[in-house]
Amino acid sequence: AVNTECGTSLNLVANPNVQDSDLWLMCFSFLVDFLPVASMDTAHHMLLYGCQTPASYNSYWDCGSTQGTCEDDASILYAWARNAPPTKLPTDVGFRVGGNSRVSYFVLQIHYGDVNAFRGEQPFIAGMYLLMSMDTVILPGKRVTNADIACDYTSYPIHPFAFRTHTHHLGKVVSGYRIRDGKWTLIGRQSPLLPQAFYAANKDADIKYGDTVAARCVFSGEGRTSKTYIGGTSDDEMCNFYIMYYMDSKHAVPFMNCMETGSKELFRHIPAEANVPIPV
Ligand code: IYT
Ligand code: CU
Ligand code: CU
Repeated sequence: AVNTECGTSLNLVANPNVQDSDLWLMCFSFLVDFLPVASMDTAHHMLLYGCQTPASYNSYWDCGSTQGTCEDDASILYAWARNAPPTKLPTDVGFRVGGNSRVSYFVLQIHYGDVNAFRGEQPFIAGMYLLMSMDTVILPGKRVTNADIACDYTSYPIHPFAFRTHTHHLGKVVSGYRIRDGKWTLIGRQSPLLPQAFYAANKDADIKYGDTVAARCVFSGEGRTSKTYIGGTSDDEMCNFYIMYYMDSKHAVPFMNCMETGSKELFRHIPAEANVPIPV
C-alpha cells in the first residue's frame, strides 16, 4: 500500500500467479505496507525493489539470466517469504518513493518454487469477435430500421460461449447468427434495453472456415425529429454484437471483427425471431 501526499491510498497487489505486476505510483508517495497475494505453492519468496530505471519496461521479464532488476542501484523495500509474514512498518513510518526520491519504479522479483502452475499448456484461449455496423441511418419516425452486418469466416474454428449486445436508446432487439450451408443458427438474441452484460450463447453454434457470421439490430426512429447516425454520443446509435469464444490455443486469434453491411439477399433468409421484440 502506498500513501500519497494527495491523501489517497493505492494498493499494490503482487500476484505471482499473474506474472504481471504493473506497479504505478502517483504524486509524492510513501510505501507503508505490503500485501502479498501469493500462493505458497508457487512462489517461495518475493522481493520488492525500488529502481530509478528498471531493467525493462515490459510488464514482466526474466531477471535471472541477463536482464537483472534495475538498470541503476536497486534499493530493497520489502520482502515476503513463504513462511514468514513480512515485518510491518511501524505506525506513521513509510519509505519515501516517487518524487525526487531515487525510486521511480517498483520492480517485484518473484522466485518460483514450483513452476508447474505455468508449465501446462493452456489448451484453449479466449477471444472476442465484434460485429458492428458503421453505416446505419435511422429515419425519424420510421418504426423499423434493420442494421445488418455479415462477414465470411475464414479462420480457425471458434466456440462461442457468451454474447453481448449494445445499442443506444433506439435499439429494440439484437440477434447474432452462424450461417452454414444456408442454414441460420442462433448464437444469441437479446434486448439492448436489458443490462448489456454477456449472456450465455447457444452451444451448438461453433463457427468454422466457410461459415458466415451475421447480426441484425432492429431500431425504431419513433420520437426522433431528425436522422440518427452511428456515433459516439447517446443521441447517436450503435449496433454491436460481441461474441466471446474459445479456440484451440495452437492457432490463437484473440480478436476479430466484422464491419461489413450484410447483403439484402442474404438477410432475406434471416429467421423471423430477429424482428420479434423481447419483452423487458
Ligand atoms: C461505433 C461503435 O459501434 N462502437 C462500439 C464498438 C467498438 C468497440 C470497441 C468499436 C471499437 C472498439 O475498439 I472495444 I473501434 C462501441 O464503442 N461500443 C461500446 C464500447 O465497447 C464501450 C460498447 O459498450 O459496446
Ligand atoms: Cu528464492
Ligand atoms: Cu455505444
